[in-house]
Amino acid sequence: AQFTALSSLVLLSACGGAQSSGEKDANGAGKVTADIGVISYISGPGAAYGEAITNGLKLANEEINKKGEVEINLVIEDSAGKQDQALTAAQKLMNSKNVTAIIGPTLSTEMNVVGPEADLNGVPIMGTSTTAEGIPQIGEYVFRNSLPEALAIPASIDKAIEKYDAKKVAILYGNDDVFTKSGFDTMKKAAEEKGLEILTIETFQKGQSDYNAQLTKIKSLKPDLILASALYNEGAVIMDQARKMGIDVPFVGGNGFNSPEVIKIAGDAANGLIVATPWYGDKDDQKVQDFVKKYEEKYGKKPDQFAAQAYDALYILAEALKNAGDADRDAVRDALAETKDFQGILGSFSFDKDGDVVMEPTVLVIDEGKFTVFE
Ligand code: PYR
Repeated sequence: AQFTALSSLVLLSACGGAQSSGEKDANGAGKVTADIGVISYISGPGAAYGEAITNGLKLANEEINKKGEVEINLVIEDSAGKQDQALTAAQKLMNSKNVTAIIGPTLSTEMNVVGPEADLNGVPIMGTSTTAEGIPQIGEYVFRNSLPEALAIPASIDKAIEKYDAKKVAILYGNDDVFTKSGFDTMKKAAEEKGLEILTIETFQKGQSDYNAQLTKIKSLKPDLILASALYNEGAVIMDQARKMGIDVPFVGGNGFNSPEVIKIAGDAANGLIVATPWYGDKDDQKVQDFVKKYEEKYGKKPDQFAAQAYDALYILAEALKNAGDADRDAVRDALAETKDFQGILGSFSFDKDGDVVMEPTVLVIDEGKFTVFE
């Protein structure tokens, strides 16, 4: 496209309240230019989430800008997985007139405080890894493209019942985090609905290093399965300590557990972890394999689901910018809400009426140190 200073000037003044520049070429075809804010968990114990997410976003950004239909500038802020830091980052981004929309934050706990602010300020915000119940329902500006626990956990439990004839379960969850608490609610509800006997419910807190009391109790009750709602750091330590105590039953985890970090931290103790996923790298799908190849070339490691969801999220947002024809926050919100049958590496993607995800998960199990499809 060719641009003239005059045509972009005319458009800028014509769209008045737009947050960023839209430029039109001589034929009137628009190229939208926008800053997209990113709030990500880049430092601290869950930094591998943010690393994967920002890697996925940067890869998509390069490709999108190269295509030339829209021009995106990512403005990345670290939240360190903390509510207050996420909120400060969000305020900074929202106060920048040039920021059209925000991707993130990483944790549901963070989105619980950032989402309402973004909604109030009329800034579209899309979580790529926020899976707790109720996130998109925060408001009409709040979206996510991450697989909700409400879809993931029942699918994992079904597979575990089918495979291991599980009848009795123990539940262990972090009671100081929105995602781990919500995952627990979903696990308990699913276990009750499926007629499983719940032997005990144990809790832990972020950063806890010793799970002896909880695991000793669980071991004495001899469950067939342990349902554990945890982020990867605590989850991996729990599995490591459980195996060392001779607890060898399978674990079912939620989204936070679905990270290669679990294998890195727990080694062989991670074998037997069952999770449901929106994406896996071995899928026989050209789009997925192209993404895996490009990601590996760029970063020297394989992508995980967090990278994949972030990658698709930026494409979904780019499509919304293109369809809005403008970097105006309201126009982009409306275009985002209309996303239908977007073909990405997660498959065909649409939002439901609340801005939530409609998707069939795949169930994986860690076997011999590797996530594999749970047949
Ligand atoms: C959440 O906080 O929602 C995650 O899934 C990690």
